[in-house]
Parts: sequence; structure tokens; C-alpha cells
Amino acid sequence: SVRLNQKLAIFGGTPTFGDKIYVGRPNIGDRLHLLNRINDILDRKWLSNGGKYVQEFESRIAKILGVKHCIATCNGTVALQIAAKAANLTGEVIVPSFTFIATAHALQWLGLTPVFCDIDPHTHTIDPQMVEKLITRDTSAILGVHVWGQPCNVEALSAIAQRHNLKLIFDAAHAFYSSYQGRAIGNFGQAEVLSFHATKFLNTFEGGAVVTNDDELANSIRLMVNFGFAAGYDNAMSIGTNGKMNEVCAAMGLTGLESLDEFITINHRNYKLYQQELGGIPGVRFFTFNESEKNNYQYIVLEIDEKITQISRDRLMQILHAENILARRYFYPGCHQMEPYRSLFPLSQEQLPYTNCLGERILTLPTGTAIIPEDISKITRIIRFVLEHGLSISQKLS
Ligand code: T4K
Repeated sequence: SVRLNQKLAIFGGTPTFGDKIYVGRPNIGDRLHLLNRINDILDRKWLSNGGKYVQEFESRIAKILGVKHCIATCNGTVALQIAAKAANLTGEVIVPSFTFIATAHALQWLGLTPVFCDIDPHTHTIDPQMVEKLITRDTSAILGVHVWGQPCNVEALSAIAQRHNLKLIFDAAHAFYSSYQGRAIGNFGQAEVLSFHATKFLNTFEGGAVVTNDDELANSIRLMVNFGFAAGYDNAMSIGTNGKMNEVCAAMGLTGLESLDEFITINHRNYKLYQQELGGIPGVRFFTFNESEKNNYQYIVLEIDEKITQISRDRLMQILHAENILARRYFYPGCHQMEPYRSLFPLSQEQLPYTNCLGERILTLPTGTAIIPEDISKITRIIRFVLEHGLSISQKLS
């Protein structure tokens, strides 16, 4: 093991990869199809504002998800803001802290108060039992996050929302193409919000959407995305912003949609390879998905229990970074530990125990169409080696 230690780049060896391997490398479809679409956009000189590609993209997404309305936006964060505004959320909104900061920021930006809730340590999604305990007279909604594309406990959350007359919205930024009890994510709560950011399973460079089966809500959202203007009218019917998706972004999305099956096949292959290579290491949990549901397998998630592996997640990450494998600590620290929330709503260490604990344990690994099986073998060989020699490597590094 001493000899292998010396080979690790952190101990001066040559990095396993010459070029950096990233988490969140975009899935890119057929380049020629994209360029043809962009040429068409330039020829027709229609670049934004309800153009044909945005319309086509919205109807394709709605059809794939089996949802009545899809309103495409410039990104997922603005989609969250518009959904929350259109649904008339007020006062407090219960939200997990274990999420990307955009979930909390979207609420705070609107003058709403994010009330941070812990997660279920098994599914990593908002804990319905704690949600119920956090409800006050000022609570207007629950905002669940289908983190990693793993659906929230939609049934329990819907029951709570109904019982307390609360709105229920989902941040489905990670969950395009996932299903819950056989039904596509996008169909639950009052509305669900998608992200098509570059790092997402399906990307439009930057982009997002609100999807809903509620006609009235869809109508408000459609107005708000475009300054409150109704199609064909030049006077505002409501408050609005500029949340529109542009034509080039929609062209990218449509091109990606043509390769959706390929993206899924590759992500699933990668997921199975990682699972096979990293299974059975003491102190390591490989986050698994229910294979009887649909998932996009865009996130490869490891939980490292330092007490057992005797090497911390952060040390492992450092070692991987030295090998040019840029594993990421999503979501560390939790939203409640970042500003402005840390100062505005200080919470004690005991209040969100699973969020804090998982924040210290989770490492996400590279996947997607940019990765080949040999890369995964190399990555997993290093991880396995490091974790199996946790104590000696930790000692050498300290
Ligand atoms: N809700 C949730 C639960 C979310 O996860 C997100 C976004 C949102 C809401 C908001 O949706 P958007 O407004 O973003 O549509 C990244 C993404 O920027 C963000 O979209 C995403 N979540 C979050 C989980 O990840 P960072 O700060 O980690 O980005 P960055 O620049 O460090 O890039 C991440 C990795 O991707 C790096 O390893 C490099 C690689 N990358 C990135 C880009 C942009 C590429 O290889 N190519 C690229 O073009 O936030």
C-alpha cells in the first residue's frame, strides 16, 4: 500500500487524467441539427418572444411529461420565482435546506420567508413529519425538492398540504424525466419547476420551465414570464418580468430531446458501472434509485461515513481533485448555513441533523455523455483504494 500511496497524485504521482474530468459536463445532442436550427433562426430573424422553437419545445416537454401546460423560461431560478409569485405564496414557505441555494433565494427574493426543514436521510428529500411541525399561521406553502431526481414523498406532502390548506410546489430542477408511482414528475402539486441549465440532464445552455395542470395558474405564469403581456395585446394584464426563453436555447433543447434515449442509456450504464465498482465498501453508501420508476441518473452520489472509512469526504475529494477528477460536494454547506440565511435565521446544530450530517458526507461524481466506461473504472479504482486504506492515507496527509 505504501507503493500505491506514492502513486497517488496528492503524493506527487502523475494525475490519472491529463484533462480535468467534471461533474456536470453538458449532454450535447447532434451538433449539425443544432446548427441547422440556429441558421434557420438567423434566416427568419426571429430570436425570442414566443418564437416557433420555444413553442415547439414547450409542447414537446408537455407531451413527454403528460402535463397540460409548459411555460419555458430563461432559467430555473426565475421559473421558481414566477411559480411562487403566480401561486400567490405569502409569508412562510417550508423548504429543505439540503438543496441548491437557488431554491431558497427564489423565495427570499420575493420577500417570502424560507423556513428550513430537514430531510429524510434515506431519500435525501424533505421530511414530511418535520414539515408538519414547522407549519405556523404564516405558512402558505411547501416547496419540495426532488433532489438527484429522487422524487419527494409526494403522497405525504400532498396530504399535509391539503389538511392545512397550503400550496404545494416542487423544485424539479433535477427531475426532468423522473417518475413517481409511475407518473411523470411535472404532474404533482400546483406546479413543478424544471431547470435546463448546462449541467442538467437535458440542457438549453441556460433555461427552465414551469409545468402545471392548473389552467388558471398556467395563464398567470404565461403573463408573468412576458411582462404581464397577453399574446396579441400590448398592454400589461398583470405584474410580470422578463423570464422568457430565447430561440437559440429552445433549439438546443429540441436538439437534446432528439437524443434523450441515448442520454438515458449512457447515464444508466454509468450508474450501473459505478454501483458495481463501488458496492460493498464499508462506510460507503452508493445512492440508489428505484429501478421500477423512471430516472435520469444524472447524479452519482456517494455518502462517506468517516467513522468507518477513517478518511473524510473532504480528504477523498482532495485526493480526487489532485487526480483531475473534480468531484463535487453538493449540497454543502446547507442553505441555512449560507448568507443571508445564517444571519437572518440562525439555527442550532441540532435543528437540521440530517442536512448537516449529509452535507459533510456527500460527494457527487462525474457522469453523462462526456464520460466513457474506462474513465469510470479509473475513478472507481482510486476511490476504492483510498477508502480501503483510509487510515494510513489520512495519517500520511495529516
Ligand atoms: N433548484 C435546484 C435543486 C438546482 O439544483 C438548481 C440549479 C436550481 C434550482 C436553479 O436552476 P438554474 O437557475 O441554474 O436553471 C450548478 C448549476 O449552475 C446550477 O444550475 C445547478 N442547480 C447546480 C446544482 O449546479 P455550480 O455553482 O455548481 O456551477 P459550476 O459553475 O461550478 O458548474 C458545475 C459543474 O459543471 C462544474 O464541474 C463544471 C461543469 N460545467 C458547467 C458549465 C456551466 C461544464 O462542464 N460546462 C458548463 O457549461 O451550480
